[in-house]
Amino acid sequence: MPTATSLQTLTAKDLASDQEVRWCPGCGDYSILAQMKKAMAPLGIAREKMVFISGIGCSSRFPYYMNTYGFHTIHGRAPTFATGLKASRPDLSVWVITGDGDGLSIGGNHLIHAIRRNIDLKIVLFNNEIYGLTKGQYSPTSRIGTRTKSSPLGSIDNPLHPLSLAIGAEATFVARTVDTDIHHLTAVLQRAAAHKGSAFIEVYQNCKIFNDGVFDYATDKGTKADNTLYLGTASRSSSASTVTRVFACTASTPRWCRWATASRSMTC
Ligand SMILES: Cc1ncc(C[n+]2csc(CCOP(=O)(O)OP(=O)(O)O)c2C)c(N)n1
Ligand code: SF4
Ligand SMILES: [Mg+2]
Repeated sequence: MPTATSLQTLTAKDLASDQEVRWCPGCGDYSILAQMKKAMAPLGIAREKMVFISGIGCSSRFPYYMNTYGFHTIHGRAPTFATGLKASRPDLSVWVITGDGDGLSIGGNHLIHAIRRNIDLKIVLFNNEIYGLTKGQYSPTSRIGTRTKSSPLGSIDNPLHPLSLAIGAEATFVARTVDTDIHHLTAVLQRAAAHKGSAFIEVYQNCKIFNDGVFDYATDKGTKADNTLYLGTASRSSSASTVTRVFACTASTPRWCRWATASRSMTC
């Protein structure tokens, strides 16, 4: 349980709990945890006013590792607990931590309503395109052809794009970032924290054990520049044939974001 701290002295270290971190070596979750601590420490929010609420999954172990208040709840229901808390305690900074399975399979329905209600939750979806905790079944974001224990011949389902869902629910802030891009990840978390209204962030997260390398095209030195677009800060190479939708929209930008999949270009 956190004890009150002076805001002036809050550092990333202060936000680290005393719990042993139980993710696999090399898991992308470590980076997201590190950047969250870095992003939150300087914001002037007292530790006892921060709450992290998760469902079930590897990613959902996150609240144990933050020295703040938190709830490790039930599968797919973090948005529900978070909605209740934020509605009764609007003074708190309430973060939902979820995975592609937790947030888009069992919790898909709850997620869209949390987004559309726009009650100032910060929702971070760790997308590794797999069920990590249960040892590697395909998830709603797994690409067609993904071979797993539950799809031995390759997934035949069209994957969900989390940001499409969030925009469809009229999220007032959406962003996508990557676990290895630590500066972008930190900045996006801080932008979300500053947003008035619900913010939805998808983080591409590498599952070293069950889905290693699925985001290499967007993280490897040789291919990253051709596949990544930073809205407002950099432009893609003109030779790029595909664009990774890494972007942020806030209340001050147009509410509707569109992308044309035919040309793989995007406007906001
Ligand atoms: C009601 C219920 N159904 C199924 C499960 C099994 N289960 C636990 S975690 C999980 C999927 C987690 O996947 P994801 O949210 O992507 O998290 P990751 O482990 O990849 O971070 C499932 C199906 C459960 N715990 N409870
Ligand atoms: S199974 Fe995958 S997502 Fe889970 S801790 Fe290990 S590397 Fe991370
Ligand atoms: Mg997952």
